[in-house]
Amino acid sequence: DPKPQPHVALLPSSGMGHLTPFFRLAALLTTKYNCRVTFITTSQTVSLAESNSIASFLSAFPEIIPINFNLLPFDSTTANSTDPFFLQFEAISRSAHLIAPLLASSSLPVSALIIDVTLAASFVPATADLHLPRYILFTSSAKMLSLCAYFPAAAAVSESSEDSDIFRDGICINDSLVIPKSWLPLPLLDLTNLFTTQFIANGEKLLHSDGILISTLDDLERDTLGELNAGKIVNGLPPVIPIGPLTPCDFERGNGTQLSWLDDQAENSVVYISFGSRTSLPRNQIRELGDGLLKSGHKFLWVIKDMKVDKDDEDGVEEIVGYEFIEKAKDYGLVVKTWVDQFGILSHPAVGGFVTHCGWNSVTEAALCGVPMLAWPQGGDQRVNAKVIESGGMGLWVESWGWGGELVKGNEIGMKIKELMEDEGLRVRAAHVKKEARKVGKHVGGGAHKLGFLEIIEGWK
Ligand code: BUP
Repeated sequence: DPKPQPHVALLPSSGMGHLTPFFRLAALLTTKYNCRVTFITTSQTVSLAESNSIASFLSAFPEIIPINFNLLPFDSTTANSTDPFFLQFEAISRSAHLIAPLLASSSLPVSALIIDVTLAASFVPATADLHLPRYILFTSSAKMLSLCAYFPAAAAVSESSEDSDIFRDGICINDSLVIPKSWLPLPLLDLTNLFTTQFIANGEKLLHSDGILISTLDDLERDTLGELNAGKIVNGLPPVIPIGPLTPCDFERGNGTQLSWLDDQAENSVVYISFGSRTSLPRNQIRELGDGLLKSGHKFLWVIKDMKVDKDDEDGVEEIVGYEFIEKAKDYGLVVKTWVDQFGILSHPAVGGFVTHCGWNSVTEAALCGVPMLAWPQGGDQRVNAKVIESGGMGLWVESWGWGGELVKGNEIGMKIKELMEDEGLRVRAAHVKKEARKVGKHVGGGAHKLGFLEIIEGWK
């Protein structure tokens, strides 16, 4: 008898950085691993980018079963945070008790559940009685996973200490891994912040899951993965299974207007600049970046964001970067404020460098395309990820740039971009990372990983 098809339910979280890897994993499970997939979405999203992409995803994969998860009303004024994405994590978490009856009512019995890491604390316990394997999808680097898993212990020590300068000496995870204070996501310096209480609770509940799936590259993070699985980060962590880098789906391509401009540019001549879907630089920093681009002497494709949430973004490109800049830049580059086909851009032969905020999806996409990066982290997990890029030889990182630092001037930016675009060593190393990443991508969670992931899926039948 043929074995029954596993039916996997996926529970993503809020923000494109969290949704995107779930789309890619859903596509993988459906098309390559012969699974039925149920995709759980909330009735409301924070950004338009999320609702638009969910709609395109579901129409591209009619075989995927959508479940609408209706959230209970949540009074966000009581929470110690104003970040709309963190508040949405909380709103979803507070409805966690409604998920078990919803899954139990599925006409096709669910055989496994994959939960976004930001929802682990609430949904791992809330689904215990379903007696299903529950996996966490960790949506950042393995180095960041190390911090996430270790942080509850560090916070407990810090809470009981008299020292008011918490994490003064950084977080010493083991002899070979110390996270300096300046790399910590800023909210973590306040143990009462909503993000911090969520981060601690999620870190603790990783231990109660059946395994942690992660979209990273062995070539960049082999040592960290080894340490995580050898109990050298925390004891009792379930298996950490690298399934990456997850590859973008065709439906993500959308419109390709910037691509036709790229078609007219020489190979490796264009630097691409984007700080992801939820980071807006201050206006004075935007102006300095513009100045730096002109001074770099390289052509550029620059995606700007003015507001954290796209629905609030109203000003035109000219108002943000200045009319004078637009005039000066017209022969050198393109500045856009629309959603672009980032993977299409990074795959384009004309693109030779990427100035990135180091969101993990962006990093893995650049690795898949062999594009060297200038890391310019802006918050959250991004300094930890910048370190992965730098030590993997995939890019440059000026540690003093970014949060807590001063305004970075155009001259300095221009020089670094020039260095990025002209460093042959980086290009060779990036090409090697690409080759390795594509090998894995072809077999999907390939090589040794393929076996690991396949075995797990076999167990879900
Ligand atoms: Br902006 C933008 N087009 O115009 P990250 C982003 N993306 O395809 P983030 C586009 O969104 P977190 C655009 O390729 C990547 O897959 C991009 O995720 C895509 O950063 C994704 O890089 C953005 O992880 O999320 O959005 O800041 O903060 O959660 O890392």
